[in-house]
Amino acid sequence: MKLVSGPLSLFAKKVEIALDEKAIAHERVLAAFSQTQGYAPRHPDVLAHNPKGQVPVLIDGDLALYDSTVIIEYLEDISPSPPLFPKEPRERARCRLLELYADEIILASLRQLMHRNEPGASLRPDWTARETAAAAAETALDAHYAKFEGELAPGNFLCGEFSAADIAVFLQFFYAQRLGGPSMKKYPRLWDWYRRVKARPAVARMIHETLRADAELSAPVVGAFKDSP
Ligand SMILES: N[C@@H](CCC(=O)N[C@@H](CS)C(=O)NCC(=O)O)C(=O)O
Repeated sequence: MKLVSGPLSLFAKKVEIALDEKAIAHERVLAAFSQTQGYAPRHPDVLAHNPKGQVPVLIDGDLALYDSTVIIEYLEDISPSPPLFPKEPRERARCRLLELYADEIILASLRQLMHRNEPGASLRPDWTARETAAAAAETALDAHYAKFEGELAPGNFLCGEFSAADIAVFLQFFYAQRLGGPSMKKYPRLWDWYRRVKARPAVARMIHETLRADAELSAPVVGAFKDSP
């Protein structure tokens, strides 16, 4: 099995954590990325297998898949233990919806912070306008924190056991911290959950690699990781 990932791709990292949690043997290939050019020129496997031109792509023999959600559902089917979704249909549907909420709804706010680690961005004429949009997005991110504070029972994960929803939501909030987003410490259940997810070996490995890639590829962000290093 081969995963085409990217050094700073949030969606590829979803899949990397799932593969790691399930201890599925695979080869990982990192598509070249820079903050100025993105993924251009695109990796040949991405061009061949993903009409959207994005990472992640998973190739398992003659099956090629794209989209992190589709890939994680395939991993769950071929390697059900440990599970990343609840078994009960209503709980499973709720868990999928939380994953979708992270990937599409929270992402819309997170995107507004993404200029912050582009080298030279603060010198460009659109910086002030982008920071105005970022301030509004930070308010929206704080509202997402509040929503998840309400979703979490003390000491629990989002769907009972650790799941794909935890992976997806954690990544959005970790990227928010990385890009100077708001503190989450005023939300005690969320902060406790964040620290428990962060301590999982698969997640800790992802964080280590992301920080190493940032040191090489990204500009430093003022206010990054307000809550902890
Ligand atoms: N919904 C897709 C999103 C994938 C995605 O946005 N990938 C980004 C990197 S995180 C990408 O390859 N962007 C390059 C582009 O869109 O040109 C998924 O879950 O895999």
